[in-house]
Amino acid sequence: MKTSIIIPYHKGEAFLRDCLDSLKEQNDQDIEILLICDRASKKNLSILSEYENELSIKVYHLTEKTGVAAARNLGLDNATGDYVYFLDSDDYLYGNTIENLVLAAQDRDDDIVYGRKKSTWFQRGIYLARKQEQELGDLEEDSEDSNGDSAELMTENGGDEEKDNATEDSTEDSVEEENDEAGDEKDITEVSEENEDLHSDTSGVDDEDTNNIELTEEEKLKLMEAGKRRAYRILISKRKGVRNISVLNILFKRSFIEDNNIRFPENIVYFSDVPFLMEALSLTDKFKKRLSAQYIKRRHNDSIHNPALSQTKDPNRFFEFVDTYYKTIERIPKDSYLRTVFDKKYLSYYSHTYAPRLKRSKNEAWRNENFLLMSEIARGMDTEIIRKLKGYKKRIVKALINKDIKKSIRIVKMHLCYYKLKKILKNRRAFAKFLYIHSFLEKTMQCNWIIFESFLGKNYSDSPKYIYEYLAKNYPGKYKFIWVIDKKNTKIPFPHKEVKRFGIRYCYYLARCKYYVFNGRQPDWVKKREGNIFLQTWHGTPLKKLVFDITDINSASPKYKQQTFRQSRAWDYLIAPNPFSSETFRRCFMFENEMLETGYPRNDILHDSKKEEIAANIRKKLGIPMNKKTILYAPTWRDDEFYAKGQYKFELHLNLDTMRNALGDEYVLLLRTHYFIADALDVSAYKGFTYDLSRYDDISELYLISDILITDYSSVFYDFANLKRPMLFFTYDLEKYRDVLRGFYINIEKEVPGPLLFTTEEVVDAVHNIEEVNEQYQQRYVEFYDRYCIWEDGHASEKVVKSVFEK
Ligand code: C2G
Repeated sequence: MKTSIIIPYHKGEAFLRDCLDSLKEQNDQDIEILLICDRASKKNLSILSEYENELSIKVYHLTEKTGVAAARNLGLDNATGDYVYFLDSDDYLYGNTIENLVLAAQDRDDDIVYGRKKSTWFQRGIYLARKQEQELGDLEEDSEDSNGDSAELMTENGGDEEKDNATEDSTEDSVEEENDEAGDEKDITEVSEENEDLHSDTSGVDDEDTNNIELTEEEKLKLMEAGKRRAYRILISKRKGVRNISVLNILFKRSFIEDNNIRFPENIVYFSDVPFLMEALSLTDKFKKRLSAQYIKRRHNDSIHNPALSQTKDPNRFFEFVDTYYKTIERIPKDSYLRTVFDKKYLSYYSHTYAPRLKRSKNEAWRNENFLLMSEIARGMDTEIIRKLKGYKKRIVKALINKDIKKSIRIVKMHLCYYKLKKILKNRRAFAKFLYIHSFLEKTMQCNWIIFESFLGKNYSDSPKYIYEYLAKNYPGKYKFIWVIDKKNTKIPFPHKEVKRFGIRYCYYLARCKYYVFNGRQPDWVKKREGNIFLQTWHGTPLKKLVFDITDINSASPKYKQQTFRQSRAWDYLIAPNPFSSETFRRCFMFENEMLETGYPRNDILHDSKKEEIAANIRKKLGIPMNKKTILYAPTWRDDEFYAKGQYKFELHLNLDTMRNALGDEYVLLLRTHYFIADALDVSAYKGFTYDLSRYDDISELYLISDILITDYSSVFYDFANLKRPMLFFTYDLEKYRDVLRGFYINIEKEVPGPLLFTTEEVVDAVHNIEEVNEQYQQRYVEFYDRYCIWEDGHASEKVVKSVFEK
């Protein structure tokens, strides 16, 4: 049996590669691929030659028309298979999806077989690796996950940003469950693309193959009816929003499509699947579900440069949404059960997504014309459907039918209020945020209040610390200082207030301070007030690619690009430590405001004339023997090794026994993990040799007491270079880190001022021969210093303060 796979394609070679790779791995299936190009350039098609020998790909070009609907129709016109299957060029299949569907279809000669559709933010390689890791974990624990969902949950819930940042719902929308298909006021990239549809299907099993079972006619009818209802539930009712009513991961018998001449409406851009699928469903009772057939829908993590169709903002979307309703009901029988299911879907959308927008939208169209258009849809529905609605849905739909906008807004306000109250009573953070929005922002902004945050409130450190100390010393009494600090008993000099991140007082000061001095991104929900000044210090010269320079996001923060884009719109000033960073930050953050080309305030201490004295005090404070030299090991975090957002794993690859045996007489080792690392290192067995300083506030102070730095891909070496002391790079996972996870801005092999080492033995050897290493890398060091440390003169804090606070 042959299957025609129809793939519309515009651009995105990396996505297409994953898609075709997944097709290559389909078990011995007779497959023809129809790649329908919609203005795809030659360059975008160049990868096809790689697949010539393994896949049968026929390329077609849309000439006059454009769009997914036209592309799929052209595919249907040219398909020759027994079955047709629609696949998007940015998605991929997991396992033997096609075989599973075809075998299921053959059993009873079904017209429609549908599988499981999942969504992920990640490219195929990462997805498969995680899935494998998960499966191994499951095996080890001997706890079978019959649905195979946990890996996906992990990728899904892997979530956004550092654990706490920017993850909470928009305050207005807690009750909204569905997607924003009809409008574009809220950033639609914020809402999830689809329901985990099959999870909610209570049966949780495949439709059984009934070929060999004797059934009475009555039993067969009952079975069919149950199958039909389940298909409607899964393919329509349980889908999030209307636009997820989709043809993806459905195998259609081609003769069924052709005999009924089912085609996609070409004048619909966003919802063309809906009329097609609804018509197909209305014309057959022969459905089957096949859970083992898995389709992986890839979410686009750069909605700014490469938005998926669903992420496109278009004011016409609402009108198309309305039009889709009418185009669909033309295709399905008026009094059918299917029509009831479909009408209910629109009402559901209205009550959960559209109605809340009536309340909050500043766009009058929502309250006038669009409201009336929705009202017309509801008025045309069977009154029995309306009669059977309950509670909030019934009230809001009745007001819609009566075209009573005021009442609608009243009802929705009450409803949202109830949900919000429930939420804030359960969750302290939500309560603090609620106060922020509804009370604190109403208060006057205080022009001499400054709020400081470093590394998500984890410590008192980095450039905010040095800017703060400069201000406190030089402008006594002029400002009120607020420090965000979660760690108890942190010693912060000078009079100031301390608040815990995300607490009520944090929200209070966020709302009232004129100045923000942060070294990272602020929470997504922070509103910039008129007159606010945001000084973003950032936290390092980038080696690893950042934001819009990253091709693909593989970390636990898949929404990283769009969130960072939004957050960085609020920054008035951004500090650049060197010319390279200035240029890079402009590009990677798409930053358009004032770049402070001053060097890093955090590095002022490295140029302090009393730095020897400061270092001796720190050593003393930490109890590090004066007669030993020190090695600081400060690695970074790994994007793909996480428990949850902001909670990354870290495995120590340096063998401490080897290190101690070889170096213990002369050196001590200071271990310092990145602030994202959740794993605590147990070094108690290495007392006297290894000091875990991961919780020490300020790494700049640790640089001062270190004779040698060992790092990997952390930006720490750009700062440490200010001291002109030797550096070693323990890059045991270089290929993966550079080529799969991030990509680097520089050629690490040729530019860093120290050797790349891959084993503990090599590290030990380099330490033993540190003088030779110094000599060997001297020239490189000079060049490196000139490039990255040239602006650092010990006065960055002063220059920054003059630019920002003395204006
Ligand atoms: N850091 C630290 N201890 C480590 C690693 C890092 O204290 N073991 C601090 C340093 O101040 C470093 C900063 O965290 O400069 C940033 O750490 P990176 O490892 O460079 O990683 P990341 O947080 O991803 O920042 O432009 C810089 C990039 O954003 C990288």
